[in-house]
Order: sequence, then structure tokens, then C-alpha cells
Amino acid sequence: MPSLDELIEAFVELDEGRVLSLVEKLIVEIPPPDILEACRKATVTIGERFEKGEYFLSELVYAGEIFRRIMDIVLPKLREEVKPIATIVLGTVEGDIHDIGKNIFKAFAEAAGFKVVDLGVDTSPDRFVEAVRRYNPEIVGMSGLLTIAIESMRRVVEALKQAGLRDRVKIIIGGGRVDKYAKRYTGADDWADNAMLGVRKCKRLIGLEG
Ligand code: B12
Repeated sequence: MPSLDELIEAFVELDEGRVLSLVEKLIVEIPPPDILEACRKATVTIGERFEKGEYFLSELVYAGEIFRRIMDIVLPKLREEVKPIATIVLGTVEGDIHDIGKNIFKAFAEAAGFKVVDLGVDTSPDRFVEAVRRYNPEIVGMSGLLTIAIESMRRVVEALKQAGLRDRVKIIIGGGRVDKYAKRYTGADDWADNAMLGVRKCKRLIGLEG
């Protein structure tokens, strides 16, 4: 059985063939969340190489494509039929089109029994407000990987306040740039930089054991 470290190494080197064959082997014994977490770690190193100028935009695009193919193998193993325990309106915020992490969080949330209304990427504050009116969710989840996404998240919370909807929902933010300071700045109720923890926090936000 290959190791998760081998998978991380192959992903960082963008060796797609090796990555996919390792995932096919690992999925037999390793829980899907552990495989996805290893892949997320690899993307952090890929991001560092991009910052240093060792990788270019084409490599970021390719990394995104490899991650999608990994998800095609791994996510079906997560899904099972369950009655929804609550609804989450979820979207990547305005100005940001990163959606791999959002889609992983969505799959984890659905596997834990949430109904997820996915608004996609580059989602304006107005679209969040509209969706809260329409779907009456218990939770609003916002995803963002760019530093500027934090500002967009703050604008969504403001728009919900303006619309008189803020107190009807719990708000959680997620993605690589979020932390307790971002939570405070945006006015969200909680934050998570990994999907498993995010789902546990969602449960706690609505009074269920997480
Ligand atoms: C792949 C990638 C891309 C792909 C995205 C493909 C896609 N469909 O998503 C493409 C090539 C399109 C891209 C574009 C750009 N990118 Co980019 N990208 C990345 C990269 C390498 C990986 C991101 C990723 O998917 N990670 C894997 C996932 C699984 O991790 P995650 O998103 O954190 O998600 C986890 C948790 O955060 C959590 N989570 C996520 N969402 C949510 C939501 C909720 C509610 C909860 C609870 C939890 C949760 O659960 C997930 C699983 O555990 C990162 C590097 C990095 N360090 O993040 C750069 C990175 C994010 N990109 C960066 C940049 C600069 C860009 C561009 C501006 C480049 C350019 N010059 O055009 C554009 C931006 C376009 C835009 N307007 O959004 C920078 C951002 C810097 C900054 N501080 O703002 C990074 C950090 C790279 C770097 N180090 O410089 N990118």
C-alpha cells in the first residue's frame, strides 16, 4: 500500500498519472477525508512554488484540474442517502473563483446530513440575500481563498443586516485565508480552514453535537 506522503509528493510534482493511480490504490484502505487533506496540503506547497516564481499560472490551473479528477474518485465514496438535518446556503464570495475547497466542504456537509444550496463562485452579497429569503437556511457558508475575499465576506454580513436577515442565520466562513481575526472582522459566527472541522462547527452552531 502506498503512503499519503507519496501522494503529496506526486501531486506537488504535478504528476497526474501517478497521483490518480495512487488515489485509486489508497481509497481502498484510507478514509476519503484523509486523502483529501493530504491533497490540500500538496496545494499549499504548490501555492508556495507559485509565490516563489517556480510555478506559473498554468501550473495552478493544472493543479486545479488534477484536484477535480481526484474528487471524481474520492467524493462518491462519501455520499450516502440521509434526511437533511438543516440547510446551508453556500458560495464562494464576490471576486473569488476558487471552488475546490467549497466543493469539498459541500460534499462533507451533505454526507453529514445537511442540504446544501450551492450558489457557485463570485457570488455577490445580493445573491446571498436573495438565497436566504428563498431557502430560509439555518446557516450561510462563505468560501474564499484570496485576501480580498475577506472584504467580500464582510459585505455579505452587512447586506444580510441591511435586509433584516442577519439574526435568522448562523454564518460560517471558510478557506485558506480565514482565521479568528477574519471572523471578527467580517462579523461571522465561526470559521474553519478545513472541511471536517467546518461541518462539526455547523452542527454546533445549530445546537447539535459536533
Ligand atoms: C488551484 C488554485 C487556483 C485555481 C483554482 C481552481 C478552482 N476551481 O478552484 C486557479 C488557477 C483558477 C486559480 C486562480 C487564481 N489564484 Co489561486 N490558487 C490555487 C491553489 C494552488 C490551491 C487552492 C485549492 O484549491 N486548495 C485546496 C482546497 C481543498 O483547500 P481550501 O480551499 O483551503 O479548502 C479547504 C478549507 O479551507 C475548507 N473550506 C473551504 N471553503 C469552505 C467554506 C466553508 C463554509 C467552510 C466551513 C470550510 C471551507 O474546506 C476545504 C477542505 O478542507 C492556491 C494555493 C493555496 N495555498 O491555497 C492558490 C492561491 C489561493 N491562488 C492565488 C492567486 C493569487 C490566484 C490568482 C489571482 C492568480 C492570477 N494571477 O490570476 C487567480 C485568482 C482568480 C480569482 N479571481 O479568484 C493565491 C492567493 C493569494 C492571496 N493571498 O490572495 C494562492 C494562495 C497562491 C499563492 N500562494 O500565491 N488558483
